Amino acid sequence: MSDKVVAVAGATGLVGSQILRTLEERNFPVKNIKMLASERSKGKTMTFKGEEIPCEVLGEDSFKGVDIALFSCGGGTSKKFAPHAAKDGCVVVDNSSAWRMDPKVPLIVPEVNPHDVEWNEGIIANPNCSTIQMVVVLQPLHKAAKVKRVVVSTYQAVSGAGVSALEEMEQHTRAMLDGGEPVCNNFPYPIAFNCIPQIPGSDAFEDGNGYTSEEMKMVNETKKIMGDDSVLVTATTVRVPVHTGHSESVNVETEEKLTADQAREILAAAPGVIVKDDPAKQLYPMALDCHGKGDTFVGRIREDVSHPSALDMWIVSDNLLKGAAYNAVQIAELL
Ligand code: L14
Repeated sequence: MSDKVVAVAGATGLVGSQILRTLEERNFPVKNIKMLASERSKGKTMTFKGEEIPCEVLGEDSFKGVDIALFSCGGGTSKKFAPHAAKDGCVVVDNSSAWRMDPKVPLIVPEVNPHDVEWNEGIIANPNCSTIQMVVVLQPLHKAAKVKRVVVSTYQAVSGAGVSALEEMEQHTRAMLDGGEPVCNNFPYPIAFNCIPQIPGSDAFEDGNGYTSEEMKMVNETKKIMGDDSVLVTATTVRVPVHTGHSESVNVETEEKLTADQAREILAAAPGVIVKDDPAKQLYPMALDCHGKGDTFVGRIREDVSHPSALDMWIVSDNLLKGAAYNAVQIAELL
């Protein structure tokens, strides 16, 4: 692979900075890197391999001569600028939800559907964080025993909502310990010492069917990534006062029965998956342990006592890495 001219759009954000770290750690063949950000970040610099690089303001002409652009700058910005980048011959890997369900745009998790990179027309979508870590585990089970239906509840970390949400969790925590007033901007209710069954904020219930948009992303994106509309998903997505690392309780019904041992064996051999499952030793994955790791961790694997061919499990991954930056860099590697 020859060295690439890379642009990171949204370089100063939480995911943007993780993209830079991941490109460094995985030694991505970078010839030259451009830091693109909004007007607000003008004058800021970002470090790449020890070099201070000034941010440029993202514009229609930012992508001339760029081979690969990693976007993490929100759906609106992506809708506006990704087509300009594609027109200039650049391939965009986009983290927002703007393009994911567009039939002309591949939606990729490299462990599941790397081949879909071939039909890209200049824009590739990075799936939703909660969906990515779930399908990495579902796909090998689907191959072995055909997944019919999935019931998932998520326990999602605050860092998914960005820096200001993390600051808000800190303010709420201090206020509630010290007898002050939690001030809600990112969240409809205090997030400290609480669980909020709504992700994201004010536009969560936009579909009008009682599901949040995050839940419908899990329903729809799973089918597209796995390339199988017969995989049925229902989801409840919950924000919990965790800094980083999404956890998921997942019930998987399969056409053929899998024992817990068979599932552990299949998942131990699956790419990107680490089985951490020894109840006798109180070993199971947790958000705190997955921090900074690109893999998806699975444990608490057991046969559902209420069903003849279903499994329960607990899936955890770093939402900023496999859920965002790491998956995006893996897609760039496929290119
Ligand atoms: O679909 O935790 O990429 O607020 C990323 C942020 C989903 C919600 C996406 C969060 C969003 C997520």
